[in-house]
Amino acid sequence: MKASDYIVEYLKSQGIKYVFGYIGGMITHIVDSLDNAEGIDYIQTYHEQTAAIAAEGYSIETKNFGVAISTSGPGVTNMITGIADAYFDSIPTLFISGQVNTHEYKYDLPIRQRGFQEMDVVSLCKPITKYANLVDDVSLLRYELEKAIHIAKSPRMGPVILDIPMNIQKMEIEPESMLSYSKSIDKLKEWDKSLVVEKIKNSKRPILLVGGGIRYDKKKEVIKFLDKFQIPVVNSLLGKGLVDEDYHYYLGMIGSYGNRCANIAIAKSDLIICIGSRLDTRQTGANFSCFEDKTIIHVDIDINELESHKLKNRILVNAYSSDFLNIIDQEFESYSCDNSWLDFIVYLKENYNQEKEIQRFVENKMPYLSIQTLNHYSKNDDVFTVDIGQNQMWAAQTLKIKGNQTFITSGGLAPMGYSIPCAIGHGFANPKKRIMAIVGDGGFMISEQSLYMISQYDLNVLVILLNNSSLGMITQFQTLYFNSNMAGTTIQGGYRACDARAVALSHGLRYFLIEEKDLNNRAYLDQVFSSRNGVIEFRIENLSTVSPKLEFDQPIYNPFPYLPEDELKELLNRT
Ligand SMILES: Cc1ncc(C[n+]2csc(CCOP(=O)(O)OP(=O)(O)O)c2C)c(N)n1
Ligand SMILES: [Mg+2]
Repeated sequence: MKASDYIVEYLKSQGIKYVFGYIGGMITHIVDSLDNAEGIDYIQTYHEQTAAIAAEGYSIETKNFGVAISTSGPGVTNMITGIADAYFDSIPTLFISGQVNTHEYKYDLPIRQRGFQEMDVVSLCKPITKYANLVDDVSLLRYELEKAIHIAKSPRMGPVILDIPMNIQKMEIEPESMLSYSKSIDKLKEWDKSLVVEKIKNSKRPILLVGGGIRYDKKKEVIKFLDKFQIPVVNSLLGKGLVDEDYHYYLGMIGSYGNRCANIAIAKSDLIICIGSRLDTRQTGANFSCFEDKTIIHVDIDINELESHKLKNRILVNAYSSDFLNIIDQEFESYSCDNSWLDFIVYLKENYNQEKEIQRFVENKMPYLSIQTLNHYSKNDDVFTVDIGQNQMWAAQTLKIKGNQTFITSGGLAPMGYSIPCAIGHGFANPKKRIMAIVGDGGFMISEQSLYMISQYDLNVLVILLNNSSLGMITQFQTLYFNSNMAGTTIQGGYRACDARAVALSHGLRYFLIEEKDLNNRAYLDQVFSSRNGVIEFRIENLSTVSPKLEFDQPIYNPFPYLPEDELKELLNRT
């Protein structure tokens, strides 16, 4: 059997139906094998970055893993952004790069390059993958493929890359007689169950913090836990949508751009049960005093992450979130925390929710009104893929994720141009679901070429362009710290947003404009949102801001715009 045919058969046996990529000389054997195979398709994207991020979207929806391939040299350097993204956000993905023939590869020679488009892929990708290897011995192909996929899918999940020279891809092999990989199971570290139970029993003001780590684990255990324990819950950016937002004591997102009520609640709690979240600075703020005065039960599958954290007041629980929650469930017949705590939570939620925030503090409301329009028009199974910038924070603060909906965005790397490629991968994985890809004008231009795929495959993707004609996230920064000198971010500073209508039409997509005056035109909006796909541009005039936003040195309960001193004091003294 030809080695490239074997690779394709193996991917198929693992449930992979689509492989995203961009063709080039060194990957042609694998592309050809994909094209010849039944039940698995090669999807030619228009940029390797699109392929890599589409593989992430595919992985998240299928809860399996995603695959993207590229040629050597520039093909693989273009995939790097997606690979790094999958690494920081723990998305199981397999990347395959074609490499020059082994007899052309420089190996250890003290020269820069030997073969045309040769690239030391392993060195390049080592810091951003769980496993990176050059497969230059065909007898190890089966072993390497099995090993790479096992590593990608085992905790803590992430990307792997195999760099396969062209001459290896075309060799004849007998897979049955080749070396196979025997899986080793990593041991989890023991944790102190009785201490955890005691802390929960003694807590008066507990709160659950949910992070992206539970994305591939079982969400139903969280629902069961909240049903029984009835404690307040908040999420990190990547945890959004992983708890039911209709839950009575759900407060929203915490962190630098977190909802005010969620940030105050976590500051006032005496116990944080944190599952699948790294508690990084974007969540705690640079001033993390509010996280030091309480106990944190920190549940994570990655022991290194647990042991490397700066906060010392944590009980480390190296476990799957579902296992942890099941164990805690068994330990308690019933549970109830202080009523005064729950009353406080309800008060906070009623008075400091995002709607109140917008009414009270936001001058240019159009961005938030746009997201509220999406809330109105979203259906139970919709998926939101969200880009980077102010658009990401407006969405994370204001979207109400309900029913079976999902919210997907990038947390660690945060590359502009993420949401449309991610929506494309998701669209292939599940053609039944409608996807709204939220993006700013900057991210739209960065990922523009991927728009073609939406019309080419008639994907169920609505691109929601929040066009403030600026790189808004940075303008807010420039207003604060650079005397409003908008270098590179507005038309005066040399940044010019494109004509979205012309771009949409040139990619074969329908285009709809929504201005502030259209927001009450239900007939028009009904028509816009009944479209299967297209670009919907919300035109946002004037300077746009995100509110609330934590300033650098402030504790998490005191985001900007500041509450009057008396009001904040009274609020913090309530429990
Ligand atoms: C690839 C990449 N380059 C630069 C940045 C830095 N950055 C973060 S947000 C942002 C502005 C985003 O502008 P836009 O897409 O229009 O969204 P807005 O903030 O206006 O909603 C920039 C430049 C980034 N995150 N990713
Ligand atoms: Mg913008």
